[in-house]
Amino acid sequence: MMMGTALIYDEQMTKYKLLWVDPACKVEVPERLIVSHEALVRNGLADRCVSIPVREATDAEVLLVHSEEYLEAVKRTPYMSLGDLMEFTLQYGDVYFHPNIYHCAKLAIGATLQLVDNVMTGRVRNGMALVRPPGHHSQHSAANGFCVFNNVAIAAQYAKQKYGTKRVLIVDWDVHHGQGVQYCFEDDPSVLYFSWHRYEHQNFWPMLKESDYDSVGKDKGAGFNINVPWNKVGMENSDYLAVFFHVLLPAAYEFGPDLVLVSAGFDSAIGDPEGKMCATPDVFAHLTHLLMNLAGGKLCAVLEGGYNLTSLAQSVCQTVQTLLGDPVPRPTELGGPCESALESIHCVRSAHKQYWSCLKHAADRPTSDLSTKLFKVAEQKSGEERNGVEHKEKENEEMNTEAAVWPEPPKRLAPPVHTASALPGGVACPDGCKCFSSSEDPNPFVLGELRENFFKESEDKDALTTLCNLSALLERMEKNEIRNGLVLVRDVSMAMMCAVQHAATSLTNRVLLVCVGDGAAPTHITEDGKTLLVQISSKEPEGQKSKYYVPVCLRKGCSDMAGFTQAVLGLLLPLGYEYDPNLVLLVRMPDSGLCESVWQQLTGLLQGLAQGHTLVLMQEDEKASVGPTASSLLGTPAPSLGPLGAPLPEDVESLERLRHRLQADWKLLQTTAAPGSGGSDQRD
Ligand code: SS9
Ligand code: ZN
Repeated sequence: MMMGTALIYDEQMTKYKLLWVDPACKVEVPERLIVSHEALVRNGLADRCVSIPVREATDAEVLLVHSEEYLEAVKRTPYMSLGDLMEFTLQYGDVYFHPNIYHCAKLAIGATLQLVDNVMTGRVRNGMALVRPPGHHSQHSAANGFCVFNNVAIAAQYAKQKYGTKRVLIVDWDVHHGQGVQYCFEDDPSVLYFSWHRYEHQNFWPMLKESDYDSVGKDKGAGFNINVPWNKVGMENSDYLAVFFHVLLPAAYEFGPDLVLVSAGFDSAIGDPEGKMCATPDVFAHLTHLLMNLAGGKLCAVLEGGYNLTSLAQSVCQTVQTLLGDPVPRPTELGGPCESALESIHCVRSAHKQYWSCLKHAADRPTSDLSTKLFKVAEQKSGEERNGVEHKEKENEEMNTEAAVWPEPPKRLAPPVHTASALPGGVACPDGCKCFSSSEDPNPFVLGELRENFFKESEDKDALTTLCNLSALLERMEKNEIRNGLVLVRDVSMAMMCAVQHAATSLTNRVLLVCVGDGAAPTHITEDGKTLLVQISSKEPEGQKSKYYVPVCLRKGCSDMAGFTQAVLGLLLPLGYEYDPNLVLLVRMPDSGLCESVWQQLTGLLQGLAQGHTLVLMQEDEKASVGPTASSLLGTPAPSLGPLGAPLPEDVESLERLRHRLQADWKLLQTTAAPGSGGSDQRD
């Protein structure tokens, strides 16, 4: 069952623009949409999407979020003179009107709702709407920040009303705070709103106190508003990913949404004149991928900002290509997060620890409001200095933006074979997989090696054939002829050794070995850094000290969904991303106790590493898991786990301890700003 990716776009939304001089609004140009769409066409991505027409929103739909008075006022703008439009505009902040913007704003909502309809009814799996004007700043009775109607907020209300959606997650990765969305859902526990935004201690637009980390939502909605303020410019890929691993994803998985809406603004990418951040366009492939297994894959990305046309177009392509299921690029230059990012992460986690089980043991903020808030006052006090800085930035604005150079993201070529499987006789090859049959001639050299290493005494023909298949499969994966594979074996431990040894023969190989369940793992192979072994089990770790051997011990092993998920999100993924393997070897030990849907989540999430090169090994008798595993490898989203309960308190605590212990070696595990101890910071 192949399900597509929707693309919703209409040239009509390019037909309005700024008609007078306003420096605050000059970046919001029709070309933003034109270049984004052209790039999708040029890269052959538009053709691979299901194209869906836009429509105008109805009044009732606008009224899901906005007031009647406001709608009536905007309705009059098509008939206004230039002077009237300018005057009308003046009552709002950083926005402009045009005789055609009302029409476009209704199309922007309509495009978003078309996307929601197609995703919710299962006509497509996911999709993106390319719209203008953006929406996340507009409010009940106000236009703001280039936004007229709140496309995404309306979409969330619409999904609740029309489809009975119980929980909606809104991820706002635009560099500005979508305060309009926050206001709309502040007291609503059915919508989890996450936003990161350039903040600079309230010195950056829209300069609101309520954009800080301590605005967590109100009344019943307390805990369902997550703000991550960026207090410095120049944030990089690792800062963004760290926030995903340690703030957004744990909360999102605990929340268990049945729909994910992304306020996909790309002014958070490098080169943007508004954001001044340094994350490269390929980071959006990862952000998208990390969200794609939530809500059973129901993800709707809706364009918000993005004002550097080159960076915008590349970022849009990365997002759509990921939605289509192409291999995600290797993450580039991941160091640890910078001190300022860590400070923000620390504050958010601490502010939310009372609302989320996954954060229950997060470290308390050091001196509570002192470090982040008083600093702001201090900065404001020295007005002279601040103005000086401002002035300098103004002068440099053009130059800074144009000086930003970054390599064009590499082409993401999908190997000719997506998923291959080598299965014992009698097990049918799952749909969509290429069967790797034992009839393929084994390489005589490999055969000799295998016999030598693994079968000195015994002469098990079948097992030998399986290992030959395994080697051949790995070779084809290395050559990028096959993306990933699934092998059922008599003895996972032996097959695991064989695969690791095979991979180690290639000088460049770095293997992330993930062992799930109890059973002997080859801890001795972790000395040289060519293998990073992470084992999640109920076994107390043996006294190993290598940074490349990470035993994760959970009280109930892999059978506790919440604890296991937390280990994957907060430990395995950051380790994997920082290690940056070129092969993931995922081994399911016999009797792991892991339930199928969690296993599928794990398999899906690991596809973000090693360009999707994952080899799964399972025990011969786990035939029932072949179908679900293959389907995850093929890119089918894992089923939603629903809202997760609390993990065992001792597990949360021990995970936190483990993370703490490993932080010196693995910077992406850090969640606190520790003055003087690590935390690379090139931006102070
Ligand atoms: C001028 C301030 C611009 C409005 C930004 C709106 C972004 C919408 N430097 N402020 S995504
Ligand atoms: Zn923005």
